[in-house]
Amino acid sequence: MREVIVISSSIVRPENINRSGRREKIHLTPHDLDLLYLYYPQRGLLFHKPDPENRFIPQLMASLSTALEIYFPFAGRLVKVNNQEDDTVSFYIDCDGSGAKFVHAKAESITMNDVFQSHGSVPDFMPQFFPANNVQSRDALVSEPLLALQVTEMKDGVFISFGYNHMVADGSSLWNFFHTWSKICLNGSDSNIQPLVLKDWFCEGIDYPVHIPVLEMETLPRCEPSTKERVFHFSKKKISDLKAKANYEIGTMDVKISSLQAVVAYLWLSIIRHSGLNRDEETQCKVAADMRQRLNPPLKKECFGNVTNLATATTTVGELLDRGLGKTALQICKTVRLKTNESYENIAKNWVRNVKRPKTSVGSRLANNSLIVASSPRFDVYDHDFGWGKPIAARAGPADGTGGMLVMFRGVEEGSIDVHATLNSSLWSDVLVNLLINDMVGQ
Ligand SMILES: *C1O[C@H](CO)[C@@H](O)[C@H](O)[C@H]1NC(C)=O
Ligand SMILES: *[C@@H]1O[C@H](CO)[C@@H](O)[C@H](O)[C@H]1NC(C)=O
Ligand SMILES: *[C@@H]1O[C@H](CO)[C@@H](O)[C@H](O)[C@H]1NC(C)=O
Ligand SMILES: *[C@@H]1O[C@H](CO)[C@@H](O)[C@H](O)[C@H]1NC(C)=O
Ligand SMILES: *[C@@H]1O[C@H](CO)[C@@H](O)[C@H](O)[C@H]1NC(C)=O
Ligand SMILES: *[C@@H]1O[C@H](CO)[C@@H](O)[C@H](O)[C@H]1NC(C)=O
Repeated sequence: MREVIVISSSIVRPENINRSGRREKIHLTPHDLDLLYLYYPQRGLLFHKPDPENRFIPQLMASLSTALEIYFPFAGRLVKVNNQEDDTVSFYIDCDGSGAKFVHAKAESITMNDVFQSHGSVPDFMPQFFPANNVQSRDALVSEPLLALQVTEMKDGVFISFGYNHMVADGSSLWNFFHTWSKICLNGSDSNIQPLVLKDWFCEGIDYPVHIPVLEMETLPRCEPSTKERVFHFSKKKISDLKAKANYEIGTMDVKISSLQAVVAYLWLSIIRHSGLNRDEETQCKVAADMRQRLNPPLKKECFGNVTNLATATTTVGELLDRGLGKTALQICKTVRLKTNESYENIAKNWVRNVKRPKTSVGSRLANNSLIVASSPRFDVYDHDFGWGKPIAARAGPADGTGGMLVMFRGVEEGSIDVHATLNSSLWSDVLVNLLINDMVGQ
């Protein structure tokens, strides 16, 4: 029996709640408020197991407490304010040091090998390795902390995972936090750790807190999408072939297709080609773009917050298939380039001017036909060492509410990429999976 048993679930608070000089309230931007219905992104890393003498659970908890002192917004709570005077609501994060959830679980019969199934299949027990399944941003108003972590002891390995509220931070900030946590665990709290850089970005002309009409906030039903997952490995060679092909196809242009754009274009095309969708249906590919360096003036790279924006490429199935790899990659490239200071500002201003119910496309036809590309091979997920070595694999938790979710991880071998793909039944087909597997073999 491949069982995962929860040994304990507790709240870890920041070591020293010293709020002087800190912002107690972080008002949410219109961009953040769009995420009320988003599920907590979940990621995890697989490590070898430390020595049995190594009392690593208490160490992980103690260092987490120190890390939360630095990354104090993760230890806060999401708060809703009822503005009776105009019948609206507002949201902010109260940095009150309430703490993050820490789950310790054991799966003594599960080995690291069980995680690596043939052809990138994802084993059934995997969701139990994650701490925040089926949790949406809005749940933080009721019961959920903004950050949940889980350490699962396996027979020969340890899986360390997290789920977080996307309203408070993005992948870039989360991995910075994770890096800090592992450094403190490895080397103590004086290991040259920088204080948090908070984003001091706001749009001129927007008054905080943003008032949202109560009527628009009515609760939406939750659907339980049925999804299937696979992890596809792209070798450095395969990636450079795709990139060369895409660049060759577009000819001499003033832009160059990147490796990531070539891989995303290849997957979008392959998935839609085998989806059986009609040529006149619309499909979208939404790529998470880090806005920090795109804003003007740019924000610091390590600036904390949710500063990613989705760049959305829209086309019809027929057009996509006729265009092929190069032009598809070019469309993605151009869409990402359109994410500028100006577009960011406009989205925020329009949002405030015309507040509507926070977006949710769950269950819509277009969502069924569309892909979201999350995370990035830029994140150095393998550069984490809690004191017993670096991870050997990265995985995403169960994704919900989308037609297709592609979580992009750096692969273990330099220059390679692992794509954790979760596809709804509308996009999944065995033909597609066999094609991708065959395409990956012998690269
Ligand atoms: C936060 O992340 C989500 C998902 O990537 C994105 O849709 C949203 O616009 C982001 N927020 C900001 C402030 O950019
Ligand atoms: C809190 O921070 C202030 C200023 O940084 C410092 O003077 C004070 O000693 C700190 N208090 C505690 C309990 O650490
Ligand atoms: C570890 O901590 C020591 C001091 O305790 C410091 O000199 C060293 O630079 C730290 N190493 C890292 C990798 O942070
Ligand atoms: C970028 O957007 C910010 C926020 O609205 C604005 O204050 C700033 O002037 C913009 N920068 C430029 C160069 O237009
Ligand atoms: C995914 O699939 C389920 C069931 O097959 C369906 O109810 C749902 O609307 C689909 N789409 C999305 C975007 O979740
Ligand atoms: C989305 O796809 C699922 C599974 O193929 C299907 O059951 C559902 O009706 C679709 N939803 C819409 C709105 O087309």
